[in-house]
Amino acid sequence: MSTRHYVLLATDGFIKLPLDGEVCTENRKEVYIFGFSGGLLEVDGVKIEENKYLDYKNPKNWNMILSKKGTATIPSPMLWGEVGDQIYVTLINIGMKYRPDLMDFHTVHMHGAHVATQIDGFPETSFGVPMWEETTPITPPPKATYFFHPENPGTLMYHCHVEASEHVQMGMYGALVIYPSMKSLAVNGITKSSTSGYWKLNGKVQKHIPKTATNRNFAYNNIHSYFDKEYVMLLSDIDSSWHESVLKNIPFNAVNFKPDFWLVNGRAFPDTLCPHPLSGDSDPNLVQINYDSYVHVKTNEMFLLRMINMGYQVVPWHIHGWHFMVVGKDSHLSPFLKLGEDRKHLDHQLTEMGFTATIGSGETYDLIIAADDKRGLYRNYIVRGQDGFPSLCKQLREIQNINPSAISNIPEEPVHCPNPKLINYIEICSQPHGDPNDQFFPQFYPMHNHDDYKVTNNGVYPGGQLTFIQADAPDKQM
Ligand SMILES: [Cu+2]
Repeated sequence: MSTRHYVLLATDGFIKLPLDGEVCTENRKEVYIFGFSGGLLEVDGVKIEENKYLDYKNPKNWNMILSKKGTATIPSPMLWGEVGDQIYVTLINIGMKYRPDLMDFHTVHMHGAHVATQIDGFPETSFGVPMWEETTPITPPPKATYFFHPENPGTLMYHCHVEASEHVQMGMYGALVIYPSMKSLAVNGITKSSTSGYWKLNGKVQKHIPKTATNRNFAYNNIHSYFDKEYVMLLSDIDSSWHESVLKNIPFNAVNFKPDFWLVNGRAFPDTLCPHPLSGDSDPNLVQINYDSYVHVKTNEMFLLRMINMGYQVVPWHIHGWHFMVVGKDSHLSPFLKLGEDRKHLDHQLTEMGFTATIGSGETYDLIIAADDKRGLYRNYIVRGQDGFPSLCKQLREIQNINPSAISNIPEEPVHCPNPKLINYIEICSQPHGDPNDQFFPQFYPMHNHDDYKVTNNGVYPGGQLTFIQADAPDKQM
């Protein structure tokens, strides 16, 4: 159990959304946003080095805090903790750099959290946090500290609830992730041997779970919620004309909402393939999970997608190549995964599976995918040919001779701009066939909003809510 103290600074900023499907494109539209900057200040009283400036009790930090005006991002910093933690979130309203006349209050609403109405962030039933009006500060900032004591693991979100139609559209939201604790796992029969390092369910060793796993490799207090890697997929939508109206102080009627950009973790394809600007911090308290949206796994790994919809439209999220298992929704374990009286029995016939999850605004889904090994299924046809049909690779080489542009070049993760490494499908086909571990890798699968007109940027395909899953060869073992 830890005490985690986050400090969020409400302000404004700009994002630059791509206008075409070229990786690293410079053809972009600037969109004015609101949001929170800041992040994790301290854990159990120990300050996070890069965030020490957020210690608002020290007057020496006040100028630095105010200098963050105009640095809002979409999404806002991720908040996370474990069951049983004490999570404190201090909100300081530092005001707008590009609309200094805007004196709006802001709040933090932890969406899905069991909290008292006084700290729920809905200002109509509680309060808002006024702006720190000083430019050369001599008095401490007005602030409010929200508190959340999570009792259950799951995927949640937070957002400002002041004038929510506008402030949410403008971008004041982020992910809130709660992991099980060792204690909450143990209450449900899941323990880790301190001598052998093996994970156990009711005393029975679970060899498929590596010894290196921690409580933060479970989505819920349930053995079937184990994952090797996890990704937050925070979905939202942008009507850039609304944002422009706010910037220019022109009234906008919210019922005219008509989005032209659809985002995953604040970015539209192809930016969804690039490392997220908020990722890459060194402190383990910051890097447990981040906003990267290019899913990169190894064959046979289990990966968790924490789907969050902060947009105003329903998203049919479709995943190519594999089927997902719904392990939870809105921070509740799927009833199909609840174990029987003996806490061993699971009826797989009843497991909720799918290839498209329909996610409404304000909903979260936790989806686990096993990156199954498909080599056995496809080796003959793709590499060797079958039943009189030439191999697919041979067919592709013929197509390439006729029209090389028909064969795609796929940006491989990590994607470095301005010179991303591209891999061509023919290259994948022509890899040496001697080592069965290396055939067909990497594999690339898209996942996207299946309202396919939302896989666009300002009407241009491809864009929007689209990203890739890259699956590499399995670890060489056995
Ligand atoms: Cu607000």
